[in-house]
Formats: sequence, C-alpha cells, structure tokens
Amino acid sequence: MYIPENEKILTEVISAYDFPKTLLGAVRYGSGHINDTYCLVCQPQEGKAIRFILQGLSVAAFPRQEELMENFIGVTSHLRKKIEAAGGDVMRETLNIVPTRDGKPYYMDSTGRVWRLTHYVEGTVCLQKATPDLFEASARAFGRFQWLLADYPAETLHETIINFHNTEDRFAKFLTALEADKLGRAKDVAAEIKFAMDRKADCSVAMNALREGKLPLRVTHNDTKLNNVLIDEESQEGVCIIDLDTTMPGLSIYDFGDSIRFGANHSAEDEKDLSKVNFDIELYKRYARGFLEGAKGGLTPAELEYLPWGAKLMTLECGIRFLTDYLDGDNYFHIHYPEQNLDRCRTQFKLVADMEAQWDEMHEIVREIAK
Ligand code: ADP
Ligand code: GN1
Ligand code: MG
Repeated sequence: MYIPENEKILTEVISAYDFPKTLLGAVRYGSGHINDTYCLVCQPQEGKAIRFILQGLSVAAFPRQEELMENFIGVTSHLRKKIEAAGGDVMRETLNIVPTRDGKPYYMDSTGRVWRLTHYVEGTVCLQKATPDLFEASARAFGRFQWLLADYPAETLHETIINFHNTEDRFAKFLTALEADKLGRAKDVAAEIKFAMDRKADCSVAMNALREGKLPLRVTHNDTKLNNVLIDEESQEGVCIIDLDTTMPGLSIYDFGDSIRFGANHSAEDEKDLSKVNFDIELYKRYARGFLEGAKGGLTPAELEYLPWGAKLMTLECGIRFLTDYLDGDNYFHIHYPEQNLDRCRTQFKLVADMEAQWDEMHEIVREIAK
C-alpha cells in the first residue's frame, strides 16, 4: 500500500477502518489551507475503484475537535433528512461519514488528532475558478444550503472557532501581532498595515448590525469558497457543499461575502501581479442572483441591504487574517513559499479597494435582483 513519505501516522489511522476492497494507498488531495486531506483508493478485482476522503483536522485551527465532529454529524444528519424529503440523493448531496471498525464517527490518533473518513462524491468536480454559469450554480447551492438549514436549532451548534467572522476581533488580533512583530516584518509592509488601519471602523459594521438586532443569527457555512462546493459533471449544478468545519451560527452576509471574495475575480488568491486582480461586478451580479434564488426568498430586507457589506468585510477580514499570519510567522495558513501570506493579503486588499470604487453599484444590483 502506498503511503506518502513522512506521513506514517496514516498507517495507524487507516488501520482503524475496514475498507470494502484492497486499499491501494493514500495521496494528498485538494488545495485547502487548513486540514490535511488525502484521497484513498480501493480497487476491487473488477469494476471501478472506490474512493474515500480522509481528513486530519488542523489542531491549530480547531482546538475543540470533538465538538466540531458533533456539529458535523448534527448538520449532515439534518441535511440528509431534508434531502430525502425533497426526493434527493443523500449519498451525493451531502457528506457521508464512514464509521471506524468500532462504529465511531471519527478516529482520534495517538497524538490526540481527530481524523474522519467520508465517501468520495463521484461524478463531481471541484473548481478554483468558474465560468459565470458555474459561479451562479455554486451560488444556488450555497443559498440552498442556508435554506436547508434554516430550521436547524442553531443554539445546539458549537462555535468551532470562537469569533471566526467577528471582524472587530480579527482586527484586534492583527494589532496584537503587529505589536509583537515577532519576525521584524512590519517595517516592510507599511502600506498593508495602513490599508487595514484606515478601515478599522468598517470592521465593526456587521457586529454592530448584529448587536442592534438588525441582522438575524442563522446557521451558516462561513467558508463558502468556490472550492467548497462539488459541481456535478453532468448537470453542471452545485451538488454537495463540503468543508463543514466552520458551519455554526453566523450571518447570511458572511456566506454571500466569502464567495464573492474568492470567486468574483479572475485571479488566484495569491496572485503576485496585482494588475490581474480585479473585482468583477458581473460575476458579483451572477452570484447574487444565484444565492437569492437558492435561499428561496428567505433573506430579510436588512440582510439584502447588507449583502455588499458581507462581500467587502469578508474580503477585508481575510486580508487582515493573512497579514496577521504573515506578521506572526505563518503559523495558521499552510504556505508553499515564504511570502505567500503577504501575496494573499495584497490580493484581498486590492479587491476591497475595487469594491469601494463600485460601492453604489453593488447595492443597486442587489436591489434590482430582490425587486
Ligand atoms: P480544507 O478544509 O482543507 O479546504 P476540504 O474539506 O475542502 O478541506 O477538502 C479538500 C478538497 O478535497 C476539496 O477541495 C475537494 O477537492 C476534496 N473533497 C473533500 N471532500 C470530498 C468528497 N466527499 N468527495 C470528493 N472530493 C472531496
Ligand atoms: C481557509 O480550509 P480552507 O482552505 O477552505 C480558512 C478560511 C479562509 C480561507 C482563505 C478554518 O479555508 O476561513 O477564508 O482559508 N479556514 C479556516 O482561502 O480558517
Ligand atoms: Mg476547503
């Protein structure tokens, strides 16, 4: 059986599971910044290979891993019921856990890290960039996800990362990292520091609206990147929302906003050439249309009014998080080269500036669609 070098813990993890046929091996999979993901392949003597996704949760990002798995099980069980009631395919439209040999929904390894095994959703693709049609399809899927969970008892969910989208708190953590300036990097990123500082007041907009009771707390995904929805190869529709680790109480504008942050442009999140990084308002329009369609009119007038804020705040917040991690010595997000977090921060700030320049139009588009 093939196991990647230096990842011998996988032998221990894999031995906790029964596989239907001979397991050929495990390969690293996907492009997530947080967890360690592997694709496992079983080959029957005849017929197609059977694949699984094995994930080791990041201990740094998710300190309360058992609570996270409670959320995962609760949310996917609820989704299964709703999908079944709607006549859907429960094995494709949500994630399905494969239990360990002793019937547990996850395996805790000898270092205390939690691993989970899920069925691979075959016949799907996971995209980093999409055509406008596919982007709108992803929006329908994320809007639908929120709609499907609208009757989930939000108070029973754990906060898997405290203050995850509390932009005020993200700003405070940035100030702490800046103060410490562990690696002496602050002097080289004065422009980025100023960009964040100039937007301190913005960081309170969603939190104020929540505190004032303008925006309702809902069950949200909170990490709605395009690559967290699997697209059906045949129908070209978003079939399964994945990466449920941050599904917890949140604001609808976070889910709308994070998709816009990642998908309403034509460049990579770490593009070095900022002339290539441009907010595409047409893609924003397509996403808004799809999201509202998927959410089936479930958003309040205030939520609609704050959608552009969701886009700007998720982008600003993510830029601040990348900058914070850069100042802190790159401990949180996986990096593949030294300045990657700084490059990521710069693309986010460029997109924020673009949104600011098209602010009124962003509002107008939502108003038009919601009419
Ligand atoms: P991360 O938190 O690291 O982003 P994800 O849960 O998003 O982890 O998984 C990483 C990648 O693995 C995804 O982008 C997708 O390509 C793939 N993937 C995850 N779960 C499945 C699944 N059940 N079926 C098919 N592909 C999957
Ligand atoms: C992380 O795990 P992944 O790659 O889907 C991060 C998100 C960021 C994103 C930036 C738990 O998402 O919050 O927006 O990177 N997830 C966590 O690409 O911190
Ligand atoms: Mg992911």
